[in-house]
Amino acid sequence: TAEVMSHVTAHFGKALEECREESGLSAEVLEEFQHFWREDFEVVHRELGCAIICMSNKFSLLQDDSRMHHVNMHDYVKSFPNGEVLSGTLVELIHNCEKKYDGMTDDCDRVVKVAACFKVDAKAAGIAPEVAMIEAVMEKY
Ligand code: BOM
Repeated sequence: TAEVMSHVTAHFGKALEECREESGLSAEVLEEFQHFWREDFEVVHRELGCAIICMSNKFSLLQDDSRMHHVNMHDYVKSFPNGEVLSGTLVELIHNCEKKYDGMTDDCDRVVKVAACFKVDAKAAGIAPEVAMIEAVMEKY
């Protein structure tokens, strides 16, 4: 659900500042991670892909090939309130997007495509949070 997704985004987003330098993602492109879900934010920058890889690695959510670690992602999402109602759907949506871009060899370029696909599919599935929902739970993490 969008409510659970707001918690996951609030927590995951805390890792952005630790990853800014090595990813090269400027505040002009993305100031706060929750803006990822804004209607007018375009998920297109290679540096965002690099940042998502760096952030995911802080929580062991990726395998060595920079694809999702299914078990760890399941467990991560399940760790949030009501997480078990979202974990299966989230893993399935991300994996479906990974399959579409499997041929891309540059990890940062590929992950930003996967993230853009996930944003579209999460909206369609009704699990995309409003930015205000994320801001309401930010203080918990
Ligand atoms: O193949 C690479 C897998 C990358 C998974 C991350 C894609 C989605 C990242 C953008 C949105 C994040 C919102 C919440 C955290 C989900 C883990």
